[in-house]
This record gives sequence, structure tokens and C-alpha cells, in this order.
Amino acid sequence: MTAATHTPRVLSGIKPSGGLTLGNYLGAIKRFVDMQGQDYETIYCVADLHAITVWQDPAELKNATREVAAGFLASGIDPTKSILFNQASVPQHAELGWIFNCVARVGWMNRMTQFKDKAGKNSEAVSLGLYAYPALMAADILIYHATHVPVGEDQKQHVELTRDIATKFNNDFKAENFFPLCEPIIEGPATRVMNLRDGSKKMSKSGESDMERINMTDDADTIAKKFKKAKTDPEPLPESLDGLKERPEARNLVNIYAALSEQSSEAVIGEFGGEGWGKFKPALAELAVEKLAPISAEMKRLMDDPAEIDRLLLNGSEAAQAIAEPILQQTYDIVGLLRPRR
Ligand code: AQP
Repeated sequence: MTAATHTPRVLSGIKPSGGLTLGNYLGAIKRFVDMQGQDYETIYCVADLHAITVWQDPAELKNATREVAAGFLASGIDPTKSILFNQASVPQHAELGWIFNCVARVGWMNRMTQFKDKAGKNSEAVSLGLYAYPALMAADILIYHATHVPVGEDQKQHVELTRDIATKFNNDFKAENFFPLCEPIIEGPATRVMNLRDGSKKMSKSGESDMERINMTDDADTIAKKFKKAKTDPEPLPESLDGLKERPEARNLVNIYAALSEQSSEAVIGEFGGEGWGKFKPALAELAVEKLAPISAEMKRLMDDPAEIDRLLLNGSEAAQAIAEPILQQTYDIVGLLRPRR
């Protein structure tokens, strides 16, 4: 049995585990929007099943799910061009996820650095779901036979694991090429946006302090304040990129500027090399406000009509299931799972 041939298919998602950050925007959403206009079939999901691998307040989760959907839509994901849905409304993800739990090896999971980072010293007490998360992520991708996965740098290892799972499944069940070997797409100057207070950590939704991240819904004053207080060093910006090698915080701010202004980090250094932070930080804040303010205004408008967001997500979930269900049924047949029918 071989995989159906189809146009290159893109799958990616974001967890509703807190407000969207500039890291999510530059590392993921902005690139999802760019791929929509190219020669791909694009499928994007709000990964609510991944969010609950750590505690989420049930009273907040539905709202957070709609807010991530609003973030996608406000940034330019067009439901007539892309399929947009929330993961819990397409049960085929979880069903294939279980099969992949039985394909993936414990030794593979033990090597996942994101689990080690998130579990920290507390690894005995975290949920089994947090440990198994990458197998569900593999299912998110492979339930659509997706071929391309745009992600930030932090997710590269999970996409590589997805390839390992696909290969082992295809070999174990002698189902040559049934699951394709997907490619991670990690491009541009902002594939790892760093924490504003510590340039060795990535910017995260769930980081401890609000000052370490820019939220997509922050207002202009808050954005200006956060960049002003962002950790830097006393040196002015260097005249060449090489001069940023040992300066993680400075490099991060230059990369953010580059990604927001859609130019290379070299070009930013060309413009600001030799300047001090008193000039660069206000310019960065102004640029971030210019790009984020219209998105956050549109998110607020969309969030005023949750029924409309739900309607769009329902359409997306029907379109997603139309692709996922036949692939799940083929998978069940390959594995030999009985489904008596009337
Ligand atoms: N700092 C970042 N820089 C670049 N890309 C990033 N992404 C996340 N943070 C950055 C990318 O956003 C997509 C969605 O990520 P996710 O929400 O599913 O999971 P995450 O990577 O765990 O994101 P957070 O913000 O760090 O969430 P929490 O704090 O809840 O764990 C992915 O493509 C990711 O690479």
C-alpha cells in the first residue's frame, strides 16, 4: 500500500496554553500565512489536546482555544484557503496518536529535550501525556499525510521523531511509503525568539514573568516598556553580524527587528551598526507596534463574536475529518484492528 499522491501538504499548530507571544507569531503564525499563498495545501490547528498535557483551567480553555483561532485569523489565515480547526474536534488525531504510542519506543521519548526542559527536576510528577506528546504530534501530522511542517527551532526534534515513527510503522507493517517522511520547515531570522530577560531561554507563553515576552495583544505602551527594559549589554550594536556571536540578548533583538521588517539580520546591522540601545530599542518598539496593533485589534473584534469563530472552526473540522478519516481507516486495516459494522 502506498501513500496517496497529492499536492505538498502543510500541517502545523499552536497550543492554547496562554496568550500568543511574539515568538509564536514570528516563529510560526507569520510563516503559516506565508505558506498559504504558495503551492501547498495548508492545514492548521489549535492544539488543545497538547495544551492539557499541563494543567489548564477548564473555565479558561475554550476561551484560550478561540483566542488562538482569532490570532490565526487576524494574522491572515484565510479559512477559504486553509483548513483551520481545533484538535479536540477532530478525534482522528487522538485515535492515531494511540497507535503511535504503540509504535514509538520509550528510548526515543527519553531523548526528547523539550520533555526534559518542561519536566525539569519534577519528571516523576508530570503527566504521562507530557511524555507522550511527541507521538500525538506525529499523529497530528501523519493523519493528513502531511509533507511539510513549519515550526520554530524548538520543535525540530519532534518532527524528526515523526519521521522515525513513520519509518518504523511502514517497516513493521510492510506498508511501504504509507506514511510520508515529512520535512520540518525552519526558516528566517526568528525561528527561536528568546526571552527578553534572559537570552539563553526561549520566549514562551507560560514563562514566569510577563516582562520576558511580548504578547500579541499587548498595547503600544506595554510593548515599548518591555523592549526598554529588555536585558542588553552596554555595547552599541556592532558593525557586522559576527559581533553578535557572544551577545545573545543583542542578537535576539536584531533578529526580531529583521523578522518584523522582513529583511535579513545583516541588513538590520547595516542600518543600525554603531548605534546605541537608546536609538535601537524605540525603533524596535515602534516597528512591533506597527505590525502587532492591527492584528491585536482584529483579534479583539473576532473575540467579540465567539459564535462566528466556532462556526469557522466547525467548517474546518469537517474539512479536516474528510481527509483524516480515510487515512485512519486505512491505518486500522494495516494494523489489523477489527471494526464490526452493520
Ligand atoms: N520563542 C519562540 N520562537 C520561535 N518559535 C516559537 N514557537 C514557540 N515559541 C517560539 C513556535 O510556535 C509554535 C507553537 O508552539 P506551541 O504553542 O505549540 O508550543 P511551544 O513551542 O511549547 O510554545 P510556548 O509558547 O513555549 O508554549 P508553552 O509555554 O505553553 O509551552 C511552534 O511551531 C513553536 O516552534
